Amino acid sequence: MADSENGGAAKRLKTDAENDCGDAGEPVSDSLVSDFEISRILRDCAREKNIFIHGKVKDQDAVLILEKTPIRQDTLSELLKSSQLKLEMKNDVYSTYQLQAPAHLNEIKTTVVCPATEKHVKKYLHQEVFLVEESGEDYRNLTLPYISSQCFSVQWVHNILGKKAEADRIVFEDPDPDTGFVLLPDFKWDQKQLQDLYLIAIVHRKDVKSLRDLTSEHLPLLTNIRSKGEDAIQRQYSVPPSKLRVYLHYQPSYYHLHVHFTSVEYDAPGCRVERAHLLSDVIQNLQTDSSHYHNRSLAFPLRADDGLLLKFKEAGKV
Ligand code: M7G
Repeated sequence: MADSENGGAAKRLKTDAENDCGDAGEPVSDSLVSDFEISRILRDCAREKNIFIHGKVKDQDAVLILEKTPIRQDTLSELLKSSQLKLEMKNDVYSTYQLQAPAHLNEIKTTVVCPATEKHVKKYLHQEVFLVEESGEDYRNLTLPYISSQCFSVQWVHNILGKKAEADRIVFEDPDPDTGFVLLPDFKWDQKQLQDLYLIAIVHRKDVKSLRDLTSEHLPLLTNIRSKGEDAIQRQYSVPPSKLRVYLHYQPSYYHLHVHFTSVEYDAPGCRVERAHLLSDVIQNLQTDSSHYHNRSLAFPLRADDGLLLKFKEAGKV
């Protein structure tokens, strides 16, 4: 993306003040962080500049995610003018400094899951990963019974669809009960810059769990998400379809159909080939064969302590 395009579009992103608001009437709770008692580090990454911490808030299990945000082009001059510099070393033409930026230009994106279930804790714990190949039959015999008993609550999704949460963050909605969806920023994106643009389209239908349930019956839904989702992102952020990676996860974490829209230049978590299925490929596969996703084998990664991996092992499939 050209800098000028980026800067222009960034100006239309939500302001800090808008971002900091909770849902209507809901005060933002500082104590979730100040009362957080650290138990252990689940994962940290110096390159991604984030850390995932398991702990307790008032006796409740919680996960705290801290992440340094990218440096914003639209606040660069302010950053340079208003920061303090501390020289670390100087040698010939080289010098290094510690730059102390004013607080509002030095934020840490913070996510809290509280109360957190054991599954949340496992999701964020760094673990060995295995690739599993699931046939259509494996899905029906092993995966479906497992996810029906074990999967994450999708209450947050129902809250979004029912406008009980994040209503002020909705970028676009098509209310049609069969082909409609809500498009809003993913909670991984702080909306402060376009480099890591990340939105999700959540379908209104509640009867489609994942890629595996899709048949040609769902083509109007999928094509609608692609065209109206792309149009809405172009309008709101001036990001054209050619700059977007639009895909579904298999396995998803949440079994209510949703589609990820990320910047094509952003190496988003979960965008690798073993988990991401481009929406355009999904549409074409269903146009060719309505039962493509019922029958074909799908590969996906599972963490070492995932109960589903154990099911595949017990069945002699891994
Ligand atoms: P997924 O493919 O089911 O699993 O995607 P993943 O989390 O392993 O990628 C669900 C997507 O929904 C992810 O990109 C999450 O970051 C996002 N997400 C999860 N929650 C709980 C929320 C939420 O409460 N609000 C919003 N806006 N996004 C969420």
